[in-house]
Amino acid sequence: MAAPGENLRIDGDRLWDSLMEMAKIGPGIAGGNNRQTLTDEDGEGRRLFQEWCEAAGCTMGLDTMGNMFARREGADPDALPVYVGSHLDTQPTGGKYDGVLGVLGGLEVVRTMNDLGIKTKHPIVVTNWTNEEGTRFAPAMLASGVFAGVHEQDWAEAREDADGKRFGDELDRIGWRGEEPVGERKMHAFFELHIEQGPILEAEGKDIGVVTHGQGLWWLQVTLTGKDAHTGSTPMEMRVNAGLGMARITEAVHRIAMEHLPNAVGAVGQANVYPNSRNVIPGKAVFTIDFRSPDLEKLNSMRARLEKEAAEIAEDLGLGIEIEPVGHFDPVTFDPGCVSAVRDAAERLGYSHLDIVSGAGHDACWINQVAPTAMVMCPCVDGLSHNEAEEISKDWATAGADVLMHAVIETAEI
Ligand code: HGY
Ligand code: MN
Ligand code: MN
Ligand code: MN
Repeated sequence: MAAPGENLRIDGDRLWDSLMEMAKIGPGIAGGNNRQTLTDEDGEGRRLFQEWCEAAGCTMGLDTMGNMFARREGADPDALPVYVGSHLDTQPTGGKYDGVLGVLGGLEVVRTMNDLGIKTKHPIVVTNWTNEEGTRFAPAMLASGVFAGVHEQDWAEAREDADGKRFGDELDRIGWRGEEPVGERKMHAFFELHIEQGPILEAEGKDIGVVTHGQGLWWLQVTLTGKDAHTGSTPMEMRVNAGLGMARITEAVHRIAMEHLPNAVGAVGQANVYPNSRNVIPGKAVFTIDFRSPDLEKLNSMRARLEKEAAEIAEDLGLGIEIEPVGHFDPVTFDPGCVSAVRDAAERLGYSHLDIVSGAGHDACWINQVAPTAMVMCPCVDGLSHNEAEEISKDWATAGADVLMHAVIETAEI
């Protein structure tokens, strides 16, 4: 199959304008975005994406988890489509590019093929996966997980946010539940363009990350039960302090990850003490541990070590303890054929590139279980993400979308 010519390039200005336009929806308080899944802002972002896709001649499909599929016809309507895409939902203090670059980069590929009258054999489908972030409804990559058959839909729809609202009810409330059953679509391949969210590509001066693998992950929700009491009049030896237990376990998470280096990370990102009053010893603490490693043995060793130490800490402080796994996936190896298409595209286009392991989780990690899948990464400034100061350059976005387009066209065949 002839590869596309290296002069075939996307329109970087148009992509950048679309990114900035989408960023106006659900603005954060410091220049980033707060467009959390299934909020009104998410609904607005979906509407804008659908409008743009229909203006580009695509027909929009929607499944019962709210996953969006904008289809551009191919020369062979029966050929399995090549899918591209990512997610439009953001962290509460998210950036303008995490996820969004992959969705709008996919749309830019369609727009460019329209401009140049390119017709691929396989249809192309641009996707927006619901609730990739997992910040409002745990776990992350929830709807792509249901699509890949990893999660039961009933379980996913029953997930609740901090206010006790159910995923399924919120999906209905914003009016983005489709008719199409989840997971029946078959894919020829799936490509996801995403910012690196780490410092490697920028530090190495590389334009493109050729993602060969993805880290595995454990999310463990810990509930400690102690006893509310007066912070002034309760003698130290009588205290059953859940907040103290949380602090010691949080330190243990960090220490255990450090002891598993290289290629291991661990932190507590979400933490709540109750009743959270200045002069009450916390009788309850609920927090989530995030362990990751590309090495399955290390990943499981960190979990086992932590569960042992946490039990000892709880016993020492007289606390009740419950540890519930709320998210997990094994390390991912992406499809070598699709990875080569990404690497060859970067080479052909004259972009510097580096094979890289994804530190973050992505919808591609689940779709990789049901279709040949690979990712294209671009650098981000100071490797910063999940922070409103997340930043990329137009050149980086353009290079990433150029490579995405070439990998897609080569796979979808002209
Ligand atoms: O947690 C992750 O890695 C992704 O950003 N949801
Ligand atoms: Mn993301
Ligand atoms: Mn993210
Ligand atoms: Mn083919």
